[in-house]
Amino acid sequence: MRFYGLALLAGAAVLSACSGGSSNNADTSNASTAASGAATPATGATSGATVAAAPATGKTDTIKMIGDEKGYRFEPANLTIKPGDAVAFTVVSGGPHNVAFDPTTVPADSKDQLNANMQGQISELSSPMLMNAGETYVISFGNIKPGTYPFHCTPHLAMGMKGTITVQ
Ligand SMILES: [Cu+2]
Repeated sequence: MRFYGLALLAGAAVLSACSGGSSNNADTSNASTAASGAATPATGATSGATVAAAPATGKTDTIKMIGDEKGYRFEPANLTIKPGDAVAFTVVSGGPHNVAFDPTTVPADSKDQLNANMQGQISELSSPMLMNAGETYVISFGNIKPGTYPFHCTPHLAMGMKGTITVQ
């Protein structure tokens, strides 16, 4: 018992010595080294997150959001557009609806841009809820690369409310 007690005391003495001024400086430089190391991948993520919204330069197509006795759906569910076009999602009935792209299926090279082009998101690549008939949410496909962009309505995904935008 006595031996362990002495060992603890010795340990405490070493600890208090370590918390002296010079080792504090060492800790600080270590911490800043670690922080700058961590900042390297974060910089990449930040540059992606700071992509500026690209306004539409082409035409605007409309996709209706409908919920009625025939079910929940987008009309048209499949739409082909050109880069720079915009798509206006308009509630006709059966809201709330929204427009959400699955981050895992959106072409990786356009994900950051699509995120930037979606205003007021509730989460990554998800539009806010549109509650009432006539409400419209416009997504610019400015600077979006050709590819296939599947989307769905979060509240009605289980009821098959989904579609695909193809950028030519
Ligand atoms: Cu819906």
